[in-house]
Amino acid sequence: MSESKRITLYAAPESPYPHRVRLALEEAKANYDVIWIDLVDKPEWYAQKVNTEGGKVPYLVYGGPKLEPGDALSGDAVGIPESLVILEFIADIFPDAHLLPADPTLRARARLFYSSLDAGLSKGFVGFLFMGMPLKDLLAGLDDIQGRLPPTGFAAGEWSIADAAALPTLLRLQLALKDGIGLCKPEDLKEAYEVVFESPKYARLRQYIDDNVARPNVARSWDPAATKAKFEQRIKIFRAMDPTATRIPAHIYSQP
Ligand SMILES: N[C@@H](CCC(=O)N[C@@H](CS)C(=O)NCC(=O)O)C(=O)O
Repeated sequence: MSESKRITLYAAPESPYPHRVRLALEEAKANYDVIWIDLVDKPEWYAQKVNTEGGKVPYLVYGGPKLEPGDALSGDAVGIPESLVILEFIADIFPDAHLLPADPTLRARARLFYSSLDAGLSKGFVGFLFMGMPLKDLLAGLDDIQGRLPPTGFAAGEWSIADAAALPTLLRLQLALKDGIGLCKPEDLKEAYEVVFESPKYARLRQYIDDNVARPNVARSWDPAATKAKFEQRIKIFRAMDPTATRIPAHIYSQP
């Protein structure tokens, strides 16, 4: 690999966005440090000293000395927010890892694939599980992804950052539906599981998930137990406010 500067990633296990970045870093066999941010009780120093552009995870710091929780970035470090921007950055600094296809048309296909994810799949995922949105909205996001996949293999042929962008939400969806985690009604979760993970309609999508899961970068970056614990912790907080709530109150979280 061609990169030698220090890489520090600020992440939270439950969030699909830093998971995207870890998949790419693991694929590139990068050396990197992770600083975990508790999003349920976010430390003040994070938005004040580190990601001053909104305080979200992921945030990737490139260069500078080793960081500890609470440290401010040094002047020679560069901080980068936004998971899709970070994925492109990682593809740029690790050219030998081939995180984007060499062929320009396949690169375009990879970029088209991941540029539609946040408005479709990500919105449908949060919306259905936590915001009272109907199953059809989630399925529309899944239809879009499945429709963009080639008959076999990954989004742009060989594995690429397009797959890093899609997989984390798909894994969290599988976990949540299988284990009945969400603010929506249990029967809705069960119906969604049957449609997405048992019906023939989504066989290609499931094969795509399985093909990804078989790769070492997933085993090294995916922590379902920690994700489940964090999802449950949040649901407990919302249920304490309103035991019958089937969505996060709009004054706490409203989707853009
Ligand atoms: N568009 C951003 C989304 C990142 C994002 O929404 N992160 C959430 C976790 S899923 C977060 O950090 N929320 C904490 C907060 O807003 O305080 C990306 O792709 O990186």
